[in-house]
Amino acid sequence: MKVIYTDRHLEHAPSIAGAVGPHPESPQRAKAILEAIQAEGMAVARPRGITKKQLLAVHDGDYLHYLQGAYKAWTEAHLPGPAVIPQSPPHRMDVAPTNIVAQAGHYCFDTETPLGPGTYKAALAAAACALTAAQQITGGERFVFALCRPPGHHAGRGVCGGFCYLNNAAIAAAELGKSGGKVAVLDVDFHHGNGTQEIFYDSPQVFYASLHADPNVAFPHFAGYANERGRGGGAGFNLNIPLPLGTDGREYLRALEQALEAIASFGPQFLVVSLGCDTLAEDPIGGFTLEVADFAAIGRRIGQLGRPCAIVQEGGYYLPSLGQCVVNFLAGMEGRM
Ligand code: Q9C
Ligand code: ZN
Repeated sequence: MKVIYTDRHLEHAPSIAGAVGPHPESPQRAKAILEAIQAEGMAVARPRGITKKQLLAVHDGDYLHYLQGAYKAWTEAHLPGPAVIPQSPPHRMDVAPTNIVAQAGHYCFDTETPLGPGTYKAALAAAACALTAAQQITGGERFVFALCRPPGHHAGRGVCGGFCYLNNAAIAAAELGKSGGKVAVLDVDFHHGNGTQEIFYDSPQVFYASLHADPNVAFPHFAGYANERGRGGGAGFNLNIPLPLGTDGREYLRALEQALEAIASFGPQFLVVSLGCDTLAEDPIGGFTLEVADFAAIGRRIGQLGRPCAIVQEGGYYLPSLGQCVVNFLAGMEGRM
């Protein structure tokens, strides 16, 4: 399996103001995954670029403009560093504000997604990884893994949050659907991918299916409930399977069957997997009890769908096992485990 990666993510090293301990979404995450992949002898290639047009397939122009200039505006207004973080409760306004303090609340839905000097560049590089993976799939590859950092599935068309700025998986899905074929996005991160859901909520071309912790007790809290099934032409093309805290590998695999059945009857030409490893028992911010070996079984079942697939890295914060979880998943997909 081919892997797309660039070390341009290193420009994004978030910290949380006033927090005890470091931000979990650290550069060491990508390092851990990369080392495990290299130890497997898998080929790693750098991404091609991403154009404004390819970003606009998924994100709003005013939001991209904000991401690009926010850190500079924040610093010039002498607001507290080391990064842009909303100061009042994040709140979406009807008309996009022009003042940087108001913008920080309008364009971000939480206080754990700091926008530092290198954040946008790193996010662009991650998006480029996902796009390149998708391009290789349309070029005839069976499976390609985009080692993206920062992650993407919480980012909506016009909003960052949940450690995410650009929705890498959605950018891959949009690219895969460019010639009109159906695309399914299967999200196996511990958290619901509210951003991906929002982006494709009205679309019958992209089916979004997600297994995740019950949002009543887990982030993002405001989305991911089973009654969210899509809207308008997209009604019926969104499937949420919320699971209780403590869910183990057996229970998880049983729920996965449900998602795979729905995807199979949708009949997509291409698949995108949002791969989060924060379902692991040891994950510091998760709450399921999966084991490292379960990732191979999950990958194997997804691979058996038999659709060409771009796998996009999302969360996963337990550094000692993160690389092994990813490698097991990829080996499972290829039927090697
Ligand atoms: N103290 C991803 O996995 N914080 N994002 C939850 C934990 C936000 C996770 C509260 C978690 C976001 C891509
Ligand atoms: Zn997550």
